Amino acid sequence: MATELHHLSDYDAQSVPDASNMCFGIVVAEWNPEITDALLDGAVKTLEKHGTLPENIHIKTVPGSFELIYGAQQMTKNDGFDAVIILGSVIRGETPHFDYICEGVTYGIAHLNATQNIPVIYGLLTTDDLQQAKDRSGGRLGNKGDECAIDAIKMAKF
Ligand code: DLZ
Repeated sequence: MATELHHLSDYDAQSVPDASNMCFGIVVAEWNPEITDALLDGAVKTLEKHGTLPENIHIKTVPGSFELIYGAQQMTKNDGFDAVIILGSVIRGETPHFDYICEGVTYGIAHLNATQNIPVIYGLLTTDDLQQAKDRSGGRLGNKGDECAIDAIKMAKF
């Protein structure tokens, strides 16, 4: 059997630290809202499931995924946060725009991780079509938002 996919159940099976004393920032993009709302819902529910108090989850929206870099950079300045999560969905169109945005966000978030003092978790779905994005935001392949929440908790304890 191919092992191409890993699901949230794999993550849950691993030990996840208690997150009741942790505080997180989440930046979420407004493009493809059906997808990003579902990612956000998964991330928040998973943080709370592991003990994070609702008042310690700080959510801000940005217009599109490209603005996730700036949003995350602003959030990394907040000393009270243990980690920041970015959530976005870029869907391939007919122009190279997709590649520029995906590469820009990826390098931007990598740069923040290399230069700032708190981890920034990368929750950008980069898919060929809407169905692939649905599959990964609460559909048949789980929810990337859930995975990002667990990664944020683990990295907060690093
Ligand atoms: C312009 C654009 C396009 C074509 N596609 C997406 C997308 O699929 N997902 C997304 O989050 N944002 C998209 N954007 C908007 C850009 O991320 C950005 O908001 C604008 O280029 C303004 O900087």
